[in-house]
Amino acid sequence: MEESAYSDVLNLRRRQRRCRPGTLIALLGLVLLALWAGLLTLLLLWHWNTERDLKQLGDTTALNISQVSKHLERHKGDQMAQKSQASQVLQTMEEIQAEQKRMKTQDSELSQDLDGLREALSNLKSQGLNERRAALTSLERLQEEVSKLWMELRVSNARDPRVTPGEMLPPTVPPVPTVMSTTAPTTAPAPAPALAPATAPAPAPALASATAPAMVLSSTPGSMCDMCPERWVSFQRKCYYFGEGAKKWIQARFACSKLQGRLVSIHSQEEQDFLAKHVNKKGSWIGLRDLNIEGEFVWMDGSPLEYSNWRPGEPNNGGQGEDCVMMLGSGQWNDAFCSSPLGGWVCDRLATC
Ligand code: MMA
Ligand code: CA
Repeated sequence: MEESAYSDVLNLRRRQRRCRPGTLIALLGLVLLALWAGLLTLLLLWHWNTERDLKQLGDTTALNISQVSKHLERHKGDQMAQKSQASQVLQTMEEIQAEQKRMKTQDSELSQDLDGLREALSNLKSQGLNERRAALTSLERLQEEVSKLWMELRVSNARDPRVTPGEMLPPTVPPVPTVMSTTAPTTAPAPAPALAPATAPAPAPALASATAPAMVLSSTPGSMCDMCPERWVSFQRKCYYFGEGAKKWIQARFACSKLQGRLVSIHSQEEQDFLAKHVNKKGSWIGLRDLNIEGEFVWMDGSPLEYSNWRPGEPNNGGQGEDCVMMLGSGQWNDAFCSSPLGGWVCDRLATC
């Protein structure tokens, strides 16, 4: 038994030995096949995956491209709109600039017109003022003549005892219109009629110096009015004449009137300083007097005494009464006898534009 079993095993082994190379090859083939199959499956799987991914990618790309192209189109549209807007804005700006230029030209034309008008107005004003002054000067001259006559009459009456003091009372004289700085002229006063002093009748008006009306020199504020006649000196819109030759105060006043001016009125330190530089060193008459009320000094332009430059101790109404004011060589003022003949006298008048 044992022998047969043993031989079976041996046989089996032998058979096994005979069968082994074929089986191995078959097994190897199977394994290889399996490997190839696996590899192929893997490859196929990879291929499918890749293909799917590629397809997805392609779809996404197409979608993206369509979106991008849409965006691009929209952007292009926006750009076009912006361009047209920009061109419109440019056009509007050009129109505005043109409008501005037009307005500027209109502006400059208007300001030129305005300047012309202002100039014309100031010329008219100054012309009116000067005409008015000329008329007033004529009237003043008339008053001077009348006052001279009155003085002569007084002198002759004093010599003639038949004339009673009542007859010597001065009649009323029409007031000289007042020139204010901004008042427009109303009616020009009548020109002074010629008087024949020798045959002048009795009516004797009050002394012009005692009843001199208020008259204020003026000019258009801010305008360049500095034109003066020959031999007159211009300073701050007034003209000054420095008269030479012995004259009493009343004669000096008359001389200024003849020159279409009047004895100077002084209102500021600057004016005083200017006059002191030019004045006659032996003394000059100025347009200040207290003929009416003692101690109440009034300027020829009708204004009261505000600025003054008295020499210390003056006015003293020295001696028998000093009612007329002179400027000393130093520039200081002194009240003096109106009948003193002084070598100098200063007139003023309004400068023209
Ligand atoms: C003079 C005369 C006056 C003046 C005195 C000052 C003597 O008189 O000029 O007007 O007040 O001098 O001393
Ligand atoms: Ca005096």
